[in-house]
Amino acid sequence: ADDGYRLWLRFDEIASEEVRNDYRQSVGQIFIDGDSPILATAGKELSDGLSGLLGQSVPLLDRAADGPGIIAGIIGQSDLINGWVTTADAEKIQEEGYLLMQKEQNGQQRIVIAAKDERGVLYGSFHLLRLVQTQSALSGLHLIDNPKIKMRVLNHWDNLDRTVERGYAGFSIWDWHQLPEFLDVRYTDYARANASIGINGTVVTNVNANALIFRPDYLEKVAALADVFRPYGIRIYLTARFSAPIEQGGLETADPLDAGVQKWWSDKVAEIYELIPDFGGFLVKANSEGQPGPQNYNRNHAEGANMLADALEPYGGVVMWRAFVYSNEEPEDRAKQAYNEFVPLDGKFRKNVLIQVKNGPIDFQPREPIHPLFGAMPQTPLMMEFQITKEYLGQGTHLVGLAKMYEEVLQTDTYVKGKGSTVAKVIDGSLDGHELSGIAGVANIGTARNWTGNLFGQADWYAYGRLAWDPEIAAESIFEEWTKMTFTHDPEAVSVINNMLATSHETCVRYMTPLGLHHIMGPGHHYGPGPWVSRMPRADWTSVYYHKADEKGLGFDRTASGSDALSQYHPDFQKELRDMDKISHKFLLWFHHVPWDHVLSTGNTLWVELCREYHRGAAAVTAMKEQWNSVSDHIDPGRFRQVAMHLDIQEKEAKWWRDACLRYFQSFSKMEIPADLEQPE
Ligand code: GCW
Repeated sequence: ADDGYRLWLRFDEIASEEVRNDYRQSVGQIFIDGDSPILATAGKELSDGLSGLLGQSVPLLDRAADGPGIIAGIIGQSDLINGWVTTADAEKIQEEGYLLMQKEQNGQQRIVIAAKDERGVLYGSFHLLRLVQTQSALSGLHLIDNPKIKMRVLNHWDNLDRTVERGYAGFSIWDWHQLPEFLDVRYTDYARANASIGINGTVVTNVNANALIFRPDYLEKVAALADVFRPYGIRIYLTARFSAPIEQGGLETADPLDAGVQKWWSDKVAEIYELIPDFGGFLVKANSEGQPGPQNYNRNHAEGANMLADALEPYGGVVMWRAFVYSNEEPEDRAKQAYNEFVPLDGKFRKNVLIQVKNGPIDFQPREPIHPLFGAMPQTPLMMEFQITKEYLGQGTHLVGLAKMYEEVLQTDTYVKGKGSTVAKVIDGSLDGHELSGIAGVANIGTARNWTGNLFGQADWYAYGRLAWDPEIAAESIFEEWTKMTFTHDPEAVSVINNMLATSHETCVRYMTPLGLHHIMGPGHHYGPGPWVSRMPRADWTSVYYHKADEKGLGFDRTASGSDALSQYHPDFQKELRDMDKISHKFLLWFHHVPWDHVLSTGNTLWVELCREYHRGAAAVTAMKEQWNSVSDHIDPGRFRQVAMHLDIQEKEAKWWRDACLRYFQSFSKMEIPADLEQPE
């Protein structure tokens, strides 16, 4: 049975002979003008993919043939390509971008892939493959596509013992034990999949870091992975445990201002670059959830980040320093702490430091308002950190398409430089004119045969890559590509599957945390409902800290009468959130403590609306099961059953969430669940 291992890179023969014949006319042979590992990858991918799709060998030629076909190469290096690309077009192509066109010149027909560097040729090649795979027309094709964000990276929370923190797809695909000698074929397939969507970097180790990775034998293992990834345009990065100079270097301190510590890092970085000349740099979680950091030595985040940045600077490496910090000792609302700590440091970081910020101020909840740091540190490049793995979103079990959530976050207006100052523009660097820009996605990949556990998790990996390339792409058009590449071209089935992808996030929010509720899941594992959780080692890990249910009402007052987290946003944004009668219901209980009998704009009281939302969510999962059943004729039985079995669990668990949360909140509201709704057990 088809287990989904091939992801969206499925190049089975196109069913219609007519369509195949058409493509044979235009892309029946390939010439890549130039010689390098990345160009060779582009050629091989094109030839393999097109041969599959067209059902005949599409040869890679060693010189340009007469007659139609693909020609690809680098502007300025290939005379052939120079002859086909106009100066006007060439000027528009940026680093890693490409021109893809169909052109007739002197009676010759060509599909041209032109770029200014080899990665651009690789990405243009995958774009062309996608066009054929989705059976799009090539005649008259003329497009220039440049990535809007420079560093498009995955973050693996993978431990060296192969467990994966918040991973729900088996164990880590990195087999440290057998590296560097044994190179699992998955490493190559992983690199292909990432390259096909423009991902150009990967952090292979957990942010809860282990300093062992810096031991010379481990660095050799890392170098072996880097060698596999390089021909696919992917750079490797590591997480740096701040106390590594103590643990691996035998020093007494890891104080960033200590000369011995600085030297240890400089030497270590030199050693890494010796093995991996294109090493990307470090990702650091410091002074957060027990991780060591500069504050252990009374230094601030900038002093810590800059010390590492100085070590990396001579080689062009960067530091991605996380802003996910909060402390239980502080009486302040957790949602406010990162902003309070980082905003005063704006302007104090080295040029090669990026601050990596989670999309929302708490922690990857089903839905959060944007993090107030976006737009608040204009002198510092801010990276987005999205979760692709679904820690709080049904993990590997529930079907929850994340692209709509990514889109909602990216398109949120911060207003910091007037209307239209979206989060997308903050992170792509255009709002504040930053050279450096980046985005990170916490990977949902593991040893599962289909890579992601839940088959639809593949769509989230795919969508993340596409949005990292261009955060302005509409989620709908990403679904269209993915569904056609992954499952079927049948228009009816495509539209059903796209609809599942488009609505399932809202559905999940409804049956888990409607109306702006957050952090009410089971403790520790973060799966299933747990609004009653009141005793944990830290108050800010309980549920009652966040929902604040009492006899009067529900929700966290973050306006001026409460924690005033609201004040961290731009005044124009505050206006949208300040008034409990005007705020979008999405964020109502995030910002307001609302009386149970308060009448909302729907005409329902808070209590009734809450009941209805939980029921809508659970009902939508039942409907999604029916939708999936309706496309069974168009999906191979192996993959069909995988999804169907998961949907059965999701249906049961959506009701679990609904009933558990409503019964719990009812003990405060003391109101009846509307009689027309199914009554919980
Ligand atoms: O979401 C929380 C997780 C932790 C994680 C932490 C982080 C890697 O529960 O498992 O640790 O965030 O992002 O650092």
